[in-house]
Amino acid sequence: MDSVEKKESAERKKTIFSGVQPSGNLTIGNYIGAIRNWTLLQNEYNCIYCVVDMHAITVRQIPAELRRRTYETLAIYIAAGLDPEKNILFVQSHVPAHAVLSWDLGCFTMFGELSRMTQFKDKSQKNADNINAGLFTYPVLMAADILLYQADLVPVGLDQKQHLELARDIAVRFNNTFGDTFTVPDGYIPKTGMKIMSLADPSKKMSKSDSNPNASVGILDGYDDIIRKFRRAVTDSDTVVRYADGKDGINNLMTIYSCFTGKSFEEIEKEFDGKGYGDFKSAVGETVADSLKPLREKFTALMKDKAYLEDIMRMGAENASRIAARTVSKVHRKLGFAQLK
Ligand code: ATP
Ligand code: LTN
Repeated sequence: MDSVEKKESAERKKTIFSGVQPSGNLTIGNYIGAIRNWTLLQNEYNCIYCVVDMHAITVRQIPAELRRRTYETLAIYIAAGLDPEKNILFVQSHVPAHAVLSWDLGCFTMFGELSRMTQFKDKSQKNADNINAGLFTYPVLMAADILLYQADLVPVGLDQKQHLELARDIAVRFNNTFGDTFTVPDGYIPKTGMKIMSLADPSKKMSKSDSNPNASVGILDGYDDIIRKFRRAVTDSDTVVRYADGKDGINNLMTIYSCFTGKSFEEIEKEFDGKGYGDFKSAVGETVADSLKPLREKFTALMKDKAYLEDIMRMGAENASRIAARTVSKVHRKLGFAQLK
């Protein structure tokens, strides 16, 4: 690098990459752990956000539903406040370079590493009749997503930390073998809200693929539904609203309330001093339902305009493909693949 290049690269905005699978109804866990933070980062970084449909097929999907959810997930990104003019928003399967780099990186990932992934172990248990190779190599495709765009930062929830560390290890391994090729990415995991728990069983992560409808609150759930689910949320037999060990249910509700209001746990404890769990649960429900209302309305309007969503997908795929092609070409040159000009 000459000095001009060095200056340019120092001034270059850092790149962010992240994605959500269109594998179910997105929950407030996805919102608090990931999407909400993406919107906060869009002015300071070059941001690339993907609907990772190829990851979603590691679990059996109904094709018509997968297609609908792909549009819906993109519409949620925009409705949550991601500006398609400022960010690259696209669908993973529209950029075949993801599959190409995934193959290359798979040859730099060890069987033992993939065997240790807790998400693989969890999902193998839940889908015992379909423990396919895609489920096993899922983290390699995720590493390809991130490394293709030379991402500096990856905003995700806590459950993705292990996958992110693997992506870093793969990048370092490749760089050590072939010289500087990939940016080694850092995670961006929020301090509050990194792991929102199930409302039905607060020892479990809230997950969009949970079969119990009362376990999770969907970003798009109706107003009354949200309030009802919070009222039914499992808590302990204490009556005081305070954040403490052993009060997983209340701790979770306080975390959700804090994320939607910006209030600290201390402020929340003061606000509900002398009041019971019932009042607190109603307040959390109303706050979440009110906060998500504008998002829901914008989402409904966007879903009526498929052509607009397809324009965004097309533009996103073109921009993403251009960046991805540069990385693939560099990797293939380093690997020794014969390249035609
Ligand atoms: P699935 O149930 O289909 O595995 P999921 O709800 O875990 O899905 P993903 O698509 O795997 O959702 O995750 C999208 C993003 O949301 C990731 O960054 C993930 O870390 C984050 N996320 C998911 N669930 C939570 C949660 N309960 N709390 C905080 N962040 C979460
Ligand atoms: N594995 C993630 C989704 C995902 C992702 C990514 C997140 C796929 N590719 C790249 C960040 C960066 C999940 O299951 N939540």
